[in-house]
Amino acid sequence: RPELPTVGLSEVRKHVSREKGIWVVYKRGVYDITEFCARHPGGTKILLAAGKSIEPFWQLFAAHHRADVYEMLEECRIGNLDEVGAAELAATAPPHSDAYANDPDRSPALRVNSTEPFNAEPPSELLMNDFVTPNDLFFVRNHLPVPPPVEDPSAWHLKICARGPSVCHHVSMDDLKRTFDKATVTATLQCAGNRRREMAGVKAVKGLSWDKTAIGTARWSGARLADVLRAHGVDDAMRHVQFEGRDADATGERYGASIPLATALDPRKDVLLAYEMNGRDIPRDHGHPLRVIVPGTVGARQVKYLDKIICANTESPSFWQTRDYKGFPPNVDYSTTDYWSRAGPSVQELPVQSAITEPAADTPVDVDDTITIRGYAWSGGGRGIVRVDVSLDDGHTWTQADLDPRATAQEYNRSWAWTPWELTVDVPDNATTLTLVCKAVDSSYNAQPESVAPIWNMRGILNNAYHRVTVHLLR
Ligand code: MTE
Ligand code: MO
Repeated sequence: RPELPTVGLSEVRKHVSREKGIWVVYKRGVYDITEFCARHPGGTKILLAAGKSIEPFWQLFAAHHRADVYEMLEECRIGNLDEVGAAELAATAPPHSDAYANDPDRSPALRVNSTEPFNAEPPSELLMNDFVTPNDLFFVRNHLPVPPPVEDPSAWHLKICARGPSVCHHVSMDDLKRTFDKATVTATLQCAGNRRREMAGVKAVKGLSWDKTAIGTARWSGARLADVLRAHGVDDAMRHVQFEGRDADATGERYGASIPLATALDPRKDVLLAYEMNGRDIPRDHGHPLRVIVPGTVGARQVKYLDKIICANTESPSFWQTRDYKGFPPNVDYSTTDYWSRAGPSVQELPVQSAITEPAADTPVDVDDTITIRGYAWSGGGRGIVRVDVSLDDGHTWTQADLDPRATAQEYNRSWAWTPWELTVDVPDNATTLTLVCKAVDSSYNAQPESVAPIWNMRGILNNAYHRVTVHLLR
């Protein structure tokens, strides 16, 4: 920002109080954050960085590496740090934690929710451009650093313990590809936290602030899990299949989850050990070289970077199965003393969902006489979408959207892919604002709840309320 004055570090260091102003440095920018301090979600912790570089603090509190945070900061910019100051900061910077140094490059089109771990979703306007989401636009949900790539696939193998944890076999990628038929399934994957941002509007929730695009559809190819388990003498009497990923935190805990064995063994549930996504090797962010695909089930169970499969009588002992991804009732929050005992069963199949992706919220829309509204609808468990109702007047009157024939052609109870929908309708004369609403009905005639408040839960998951978008018309 050459129009701004050049400032030295000694000047920055003088600004550490409300009276003199609170300044910080980020990269080559100097910022006056005096006003912002009162609004800082982390409270007075921000004062730790007064008169200093905020970079080392943001390394500790990685939630700051988000586009909206950078934007807010840029609004406070008052100057540019001089060369001497920049050199001094570089020389005294603490060593960078390199847990995330091997993460892959990502498309700049993604809207980033957090960088370490990396979590991002595509812009609303791009999501429904294709029935199948391009790999580099597919939302990314990582809890941990992306493990290093498998350089030599011939040395890599999957561990399969089909009769319990004590007897395990090794299966190489070649075995998976040659011994087992290759199946391809077009399935939608949705994060339990999709649309969490709207839920946070009711009352604070814990979790990443996902908008409505933590969902995507791909053609997944791989071996059927049922075939691989049968070939290894699976014990039908067992109740669960546990999956372990290669990604781990600093204490060595790996990402893990489980599904019912009955789901895994049912050939009509199409559970895959997938090595391809849309005809390409699975990209690093999406589970390279192998992940589980459980169509109709919440994203959290579809373990990426798959390393080990264990059939057992208990669910996965991982944090994400036993504690996280639970649907709490609306009267329970973190102040409820025994809240863990109030957690429901693990989330598996997801409820009926729909959302409007175009027009995006808060963008003025140029209309003549008609407006085109687009979005997606989807339900868990293979339930197809039989109808999408759209309203232009906040739910007083409804019109049925046109459903994508590729979606409605899917088999009953095996409709794994979403239903793109579209509606072009006349805009009421003189209208300047429209409150658009959509709601879907699935093949079990399940409908979505009308509002978010009654389904609020402290983890902010499973938001499938009617989706509303207010648009301002330019005419
Ligand atoms: N598998 C591993 N190993 N590590 C993870 O962090 N995240 C899960 C699931 N599988 C996760 C994982 C969650 S919560 C979701 S929503 C999906 O992966 C996201 O898959 P995607 O990143 O390919 O969109
Ligand atoms: Mo998720």
